[in-house]
Amino acid sequence: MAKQMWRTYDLKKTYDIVIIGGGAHGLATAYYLSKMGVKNVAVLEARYPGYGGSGRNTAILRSNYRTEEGIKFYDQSLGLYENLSGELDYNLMFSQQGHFTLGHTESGISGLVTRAENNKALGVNSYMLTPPEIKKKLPEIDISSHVRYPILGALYHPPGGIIRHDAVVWAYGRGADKGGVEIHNLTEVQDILVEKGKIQGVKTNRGTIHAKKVISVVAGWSSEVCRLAGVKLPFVTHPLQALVTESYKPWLHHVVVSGTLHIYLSQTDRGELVCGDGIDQYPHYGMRSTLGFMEAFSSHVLELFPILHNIKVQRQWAGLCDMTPDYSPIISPIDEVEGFYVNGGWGTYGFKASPASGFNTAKMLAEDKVPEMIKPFSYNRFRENRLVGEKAAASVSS
Ligand code: PYC
Repeated sequence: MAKQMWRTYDLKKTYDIVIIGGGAHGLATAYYLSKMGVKNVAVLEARYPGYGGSGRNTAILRSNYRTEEGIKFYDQSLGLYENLSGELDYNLMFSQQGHFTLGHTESGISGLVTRAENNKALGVNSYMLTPPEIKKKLPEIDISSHVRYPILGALYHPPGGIIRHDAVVWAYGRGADKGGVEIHNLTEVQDILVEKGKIQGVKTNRGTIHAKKVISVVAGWSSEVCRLAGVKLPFVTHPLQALVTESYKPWLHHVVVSGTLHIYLSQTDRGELVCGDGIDQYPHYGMRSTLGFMEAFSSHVLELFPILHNIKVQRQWAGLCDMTPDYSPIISPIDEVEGFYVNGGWGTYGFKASPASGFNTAKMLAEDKVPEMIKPFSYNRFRENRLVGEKAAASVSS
């Protein structure tokens, strides 16, 4: 019989730390907490690990952000990813194949040049390429001038790439389990118990748990979960759809993103193309795939790669994105409720953040102090007007 990745437990009455959400961020937090020697931690997952955004993304990793805060944070994440297969003893199939962000307008190019310069100043490898240089690395791309949005240049980011997303979830889960964390599947948080401004615990479908600290790490469901603690988040939730094609012989050896056309694609080791478009234009919680997405994606991708005119789609899916006003996350204690923390607002770029998110969140919980790296991502920044504007680097979020 196959060995289970993590054990099953009866729910205890009390934990020191309860993590709501068994996605890559929640399990990474649990894993790093166990590595820091913190005991008596439970992860509560309403469905199964990876049911949410961690299992519904397109597995793109990069750190070519725009702001100093974003670049440093995502670069730490990419660095942790680079060593993760060895650390967790699991083949995560990380392929650093290089990442293109195409520019099709003068303002688009100006944004990419700013990112290239900011990246360079902070030691992140990204630089601009001309259309002929792009064509050399992507021979099938159309760089002609007669299309709707001719390609004027690209930001190229050699360390960017793709990874096996479910493997990241499983490996962090197994690592956390080995470190003594209890992972509880099918355990839905129905209420968050707060008394006199202090966290008391959570009520679940399997009983009530007392806890000194509770953190919500549920991405698209953050607004709903945090509302249970009386906390209102500045998030708007949109679905993001994606698709995977049949397998083809390997021809695309880089990740390609176009912010103007709102698309991104890469090819897996099995030969499938994993592709996506922008978020659904209106907020909702539906996770259904639509024909509208398929039509928009198809017309846009064919402008870049006409050779795909006969390609067959195998499967579509959607995930939920909790968008903040400045396109940066919140990883923060909530002053109004002592012992309650939020990790969310990952928009369309959360999966790549999992290691740095988990590591810094664990440090914040373990040391009762917000690490310098994530201080800019506080809940209070929206009141204090200290936004970390990452819209220009969010690629496909609007
Ligand atoms: O931010 O790299 C990104 C991304 C890729 C797909 C969706 N977001």
